[in-house]
Amino acid sequence: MLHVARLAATGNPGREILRFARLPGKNVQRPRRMTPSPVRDLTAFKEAYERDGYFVVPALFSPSEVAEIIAEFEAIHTAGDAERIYSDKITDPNDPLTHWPRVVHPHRFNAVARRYLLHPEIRALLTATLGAEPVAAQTMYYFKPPGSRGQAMHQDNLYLLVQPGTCVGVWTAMDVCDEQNGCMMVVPGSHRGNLLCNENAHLGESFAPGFVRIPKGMKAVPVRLQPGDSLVFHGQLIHGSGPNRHPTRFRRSFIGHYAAGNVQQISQFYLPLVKFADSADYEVTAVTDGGACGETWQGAAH
Ligand SMILES: O=C(O)CCC(=O)C(=O)O
Repeated sequence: MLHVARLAATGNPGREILRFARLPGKNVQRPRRMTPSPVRDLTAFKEAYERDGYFVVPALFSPSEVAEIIAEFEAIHTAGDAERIYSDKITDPNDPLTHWPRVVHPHRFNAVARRYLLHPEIRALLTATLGAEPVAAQTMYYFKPPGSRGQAMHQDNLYLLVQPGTCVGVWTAMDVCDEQNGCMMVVPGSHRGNLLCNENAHLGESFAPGFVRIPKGMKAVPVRLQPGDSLVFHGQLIHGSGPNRHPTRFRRSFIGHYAAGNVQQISQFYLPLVKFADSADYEVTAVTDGGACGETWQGAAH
């Protein structure tokens, strides 16, 4: 149960510092943390989001929250439910992703995934970052086992086509993530450019077929994370990941995508949206005008 969001004085006027004290309560619909979460400098996050297109939130999910998510998705995997909503149609028996498919939109069939999609700290972070109440559009869970391909550089809003504005990703590590197991790579500042249209990805390295080129003068940097740390990133930020080249380590992640609550249109694949306030489904208009990349393009899974 979320108790009080406490604003602490910092001696630096205008800086917003937020601490959540989340105590066990009767409302089991909320994720619970037994110890207070760290103090967060929301103003610094917003500045980084606007300047770089992303920021990292250390320990957004506590160790017990990470353990709950991991256990739930192991159960989904064991039950064979991973492809319940969406399939990448990877069938080569030698491809680790055939055996560990990602789970797309689990919040549509799994209460734990829906709860973490609507995590109260994510709501607070996004409200501060966007300056508006967010709505949720998607969940995904990647197992990314040893030897599996990554996802080539791309911009999420090419797929979600959120209007007005853009989508925001919240990507939370379940394992230590580094270059060896294919951590997220981001191109700082690339969110200030336009949406770029896809070229063909190298399918030996990427399970996803589309990729966008990194603009001249920019470069991708690794985002190394500990379990429970989150990467929050702008829908136009160029990002992706390389293969997991580690012999034994998985690179599991729980991912949510969001938009500001004034969203008018989004790609059909992300409907219905979900409200933070009451976890209710919420419809807006599906995009039909193709966006920047052609009249027939109407967004897609990504
Ligand atoms: O986890 C990855 O490797 C890529 C995920 C991604 O691109 C996203 O969540 O938008």
